[in-house]
Amino acid sequence: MTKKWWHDKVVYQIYPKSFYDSNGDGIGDIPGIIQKLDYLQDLGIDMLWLSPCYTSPLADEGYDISDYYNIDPRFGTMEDMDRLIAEAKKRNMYILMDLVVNHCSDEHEWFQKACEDPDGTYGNFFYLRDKSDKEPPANWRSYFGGPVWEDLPGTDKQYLHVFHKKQPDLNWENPKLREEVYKNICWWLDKGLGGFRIDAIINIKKALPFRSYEPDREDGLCGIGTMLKEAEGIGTFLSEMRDRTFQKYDAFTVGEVFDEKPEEIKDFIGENGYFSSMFDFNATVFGSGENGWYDARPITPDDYKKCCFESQARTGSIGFLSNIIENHDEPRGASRYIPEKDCCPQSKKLLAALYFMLRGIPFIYQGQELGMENAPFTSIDEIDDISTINEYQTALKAGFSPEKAMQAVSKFSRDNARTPMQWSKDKNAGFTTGTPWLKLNPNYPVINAAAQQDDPDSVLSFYKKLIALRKNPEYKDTLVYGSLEPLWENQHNLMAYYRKGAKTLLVIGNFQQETQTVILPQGNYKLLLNSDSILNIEDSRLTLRGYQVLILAENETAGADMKKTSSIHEC
Ligand code: TEU
Ligand code: CA
Repeated sequence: MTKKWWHDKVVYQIYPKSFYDSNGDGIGDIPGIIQKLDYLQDLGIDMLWLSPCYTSPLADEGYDISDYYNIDPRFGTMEDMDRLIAEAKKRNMYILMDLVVNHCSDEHEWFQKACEDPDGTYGNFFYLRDKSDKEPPANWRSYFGGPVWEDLPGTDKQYLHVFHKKQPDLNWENPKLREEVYKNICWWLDKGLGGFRIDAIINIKKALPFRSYEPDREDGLCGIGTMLKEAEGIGTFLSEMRDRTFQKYDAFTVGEVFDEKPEEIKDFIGENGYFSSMFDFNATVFGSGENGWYDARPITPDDYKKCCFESQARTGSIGFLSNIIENHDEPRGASRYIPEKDCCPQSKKLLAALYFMLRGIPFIYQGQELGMENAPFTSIDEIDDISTINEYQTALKAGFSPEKAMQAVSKFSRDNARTPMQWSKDKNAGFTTGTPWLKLNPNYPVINAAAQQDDPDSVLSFYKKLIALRKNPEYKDTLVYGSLEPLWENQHNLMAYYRKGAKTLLVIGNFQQETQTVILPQGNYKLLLNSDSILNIEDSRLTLRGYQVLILAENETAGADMKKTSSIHEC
């Protein structure tokens, strides 16, 4: 495998609106990010992925772009952006922008021109169809609810939107549109970006001609996924985009790819794949409801382990997955993967170590390193996210009471991850001196960066240790390139695996509150990381306390700590 500059990096996702507000208007901004670069450098971060901060009406919080060449004034100016890139560079950090090109905003000039002249150049930038009294050409359900067709204002046509109606889909079949996209990508890369996270990219290839499918819910519509399974030829677009843009710059790219077939992994992220990497969503899509969030199934520790190992086995050494426990579209990982009654610093460290040591590129979403949790939303009025509002309506239609509907959707609400970053116990968690655009999580006096910064036992300090271990010259090669082999795979509530390369490392996590014992394979072990203050080992019998996680290096002279025996107490 050809070694690439990004293989050993650690990425941090910033949701600019909620990260740090530098001017007191209640909205996080780019100057705010610059002010926090030292915090990120101290954590050990190499790359920052910024969720969109381009000009946007913010109907889908920036994933609806009205000008790809400008920064939204709420987030700052292009000078701020240039300064961010330069300041990051001084700290050996790279900036990744979010590339949102499946759709733009209905306030983009292209769309405005399409409305003025649907048969002209810009009409062909979108998927337009003549409006007729007959059935629409396809009965697809948009990701945010309702049909994908909307009237094109001032015309007798309709346009397609697989997301919100303010996000008209761009017509990738049109070479002129593709040229515009490539031009924009290169324009940004010329500024010195490290690369892009590539939004919703799997949707750019539609199965044409449009047709309807068997409805999968009572609304008579069919989820986009059914159509995508039929759509062939996305590779032509993606390899063209790679060749025309990213490849020339040796940029890092991570695709938001869902539902790829095992045989396609190579095309996506193999040597000379369409992207450098793609997210592993195996655990996030687990248990998805057939009818919506209200009938989603919670995930258990055993399910979580299975999801991770499945992805690892499927990918092997073909390429590098990007590993996450949360992002701006998902609930907080700590609240999702740890049983509610057990959510505490100890279990958050376990989850951190288990996913962070997997083969792949580790991504940390803002606040994850503090162990931020889901927000206790009790009323739909507290919600900003269009997806949550749609899922709430869906639950009501299914017969849920408003309280029950709220309970059901708040577990999955995208706003869980979008509450402001918790910097300190000061007013508004130190996020803003003004009124925060979204309600803060009331737990900020306890969970915040200032409180954890100098505490060696904090979740934040544990993340720093994980990052430092990944960068430790002795183990780095094994952690980046080594294979992954599960161990004791069928042991309930235990997740353990080897990372094997020049060294052999062993990660062992007790994914439950009760203690648990394993018999270590023969050998000498050196303790590299322990989430707990004690280590209970007698001969080969290793007893782990609730949610204790260990990282060991095998066949090395055992450190004194590996011989110690201690008593067991509760987490
Ligand atoms: O998400 C694409 C996507 O398919 C899902 O994440 C889905 O939209 C979401 O989970 C619904 O609740 C990307 C972005 O990450 C997301 O924030 C945007 O809303 C979406 O694309 C449209 O740009
Ligand atoms: Ca601001």
